[in-house]
Amino acid sequence: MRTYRNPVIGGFHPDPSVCRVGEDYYLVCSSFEYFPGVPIFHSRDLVHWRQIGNVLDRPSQLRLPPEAVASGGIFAPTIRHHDGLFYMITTNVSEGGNFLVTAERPEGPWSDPVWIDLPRVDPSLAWDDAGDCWLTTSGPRLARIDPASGEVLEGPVDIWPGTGGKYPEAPHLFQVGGWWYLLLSEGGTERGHAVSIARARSPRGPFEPGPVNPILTHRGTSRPIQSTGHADLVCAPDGTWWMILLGARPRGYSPEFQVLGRETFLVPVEWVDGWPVAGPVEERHPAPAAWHPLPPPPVRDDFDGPGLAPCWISVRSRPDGSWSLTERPGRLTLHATGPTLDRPGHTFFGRRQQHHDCRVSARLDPDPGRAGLSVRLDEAHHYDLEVSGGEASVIARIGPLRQVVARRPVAPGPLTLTVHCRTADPLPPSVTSAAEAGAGPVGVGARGPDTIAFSAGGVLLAELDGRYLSTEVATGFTGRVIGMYVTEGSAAFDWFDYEGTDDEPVVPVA
Ligand code: 6LW
Repeated sequence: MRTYRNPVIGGFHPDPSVCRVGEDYYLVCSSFEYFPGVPIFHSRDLVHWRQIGNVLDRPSQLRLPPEAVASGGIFAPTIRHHDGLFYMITTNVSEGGNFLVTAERPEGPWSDPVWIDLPRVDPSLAWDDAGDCWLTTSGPRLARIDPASGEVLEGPVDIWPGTGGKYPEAPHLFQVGGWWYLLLSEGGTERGHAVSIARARSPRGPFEPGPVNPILTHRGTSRPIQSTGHADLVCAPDGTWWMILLGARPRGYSPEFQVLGRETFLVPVEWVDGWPVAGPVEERHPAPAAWHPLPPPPVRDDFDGPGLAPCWISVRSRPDGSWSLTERPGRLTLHATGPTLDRPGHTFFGRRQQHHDCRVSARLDPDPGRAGLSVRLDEAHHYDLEVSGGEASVIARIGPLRQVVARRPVAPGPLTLTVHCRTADPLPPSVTSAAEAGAGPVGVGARGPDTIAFSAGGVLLAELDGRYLSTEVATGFTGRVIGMYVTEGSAAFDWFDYEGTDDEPVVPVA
């Protein structure tokens, strides 16, 4: 029997929402403080996904002011297709609140925002047979809106509050067999996450809870996939039903650390006496009938194409003049620019870490300036491999502490920088610094999720405990992003390699 492997989209891809148009599926995820926002993926089988763009790729659609702190910005999106148009609805919690954008083609262009004057997060859309458009938000609450103008025509009113778990959120309405089903997540997005169900004859209710709730949760279990929730449903052309949801794979010693953030998983759904039943979410499941594998993702981005691959994200904005693919053809040139929260002039191009074990390298032509590779959880939690003034350094920023943990001279000219994340053995020594680099140990006795090794020109500078770049330490809703940066002057990157080595599926770079 053919099986597929979870997660179907590894790395920081939370709050997934999915819709089907004919034999094509489209999926979107949250993007928080990163620009461009809301990555959009395409699949023919729900298992193999390819990123085809970012829904919010213009400043007119996505403004993330300096106050848009880590895990602010864009929360949980929903994607739907109605009457020949794609709709993506989401919340910019840092500026403006709830809005929707539309497109005729999922690759875009997507419209500018239609703002909706309703509070709360996790907006979702459903249309009834009369053509009325129903919007649900966390709470959960229901309103009727005009999706063309954003005007609220009715409500909002509270509907079924769930079974008592905290944060009833991510409500989605589905019309199936004469019933309106309300899929709801509750219990918080951490280890208590759960998915519950209720149904009514009308979107207005009254909703009756399903006979067994939650219909899916991993709370209190020792399963390797935890925090399962924030789900969406889709029916395949063959009539089978599937749930797309988020989960996390914490590693290391208690309380365990999640470093990849919340990822996207797929699980089959059965209907039992008129109610959907799903889970548990396994690392392998029998595959859907359709099977359309994609070629393995290229390891290297040579920056030779006319545009940037959609996987590249920056923090809050990507000002004109801060980057170029043409200034030095075949290279990504970055220029330091305006101030950011922790590092003046910081220009960053990163991609999500999608594997627990991975090797990332980049070839850097440092101009006089300050540039390098950063493993980033947020502004206050990152490890940097930095080149400046004829030296390569490893700098650890953990909360209010900033420490140069290793430093060595490097020859002038192009330099290959390498970051190697490795799942830690059970209870390993946590932090070892290369003796030849002359750096002393900066921590001992770790039981962290992984170690992160930094090399310049093939010489190991330091190996650090990965726990400090985890959600449990940094807080928030994101996961690690690894990328190139410049904080002073300019730098050109000839290529960037990302190689996942833990045999997990990964979404190819388009
Ligand atoms: C999102 C909420 C959630 O709005 O986390 O897991 C929040 N669920 O539904 C941020 O991703």
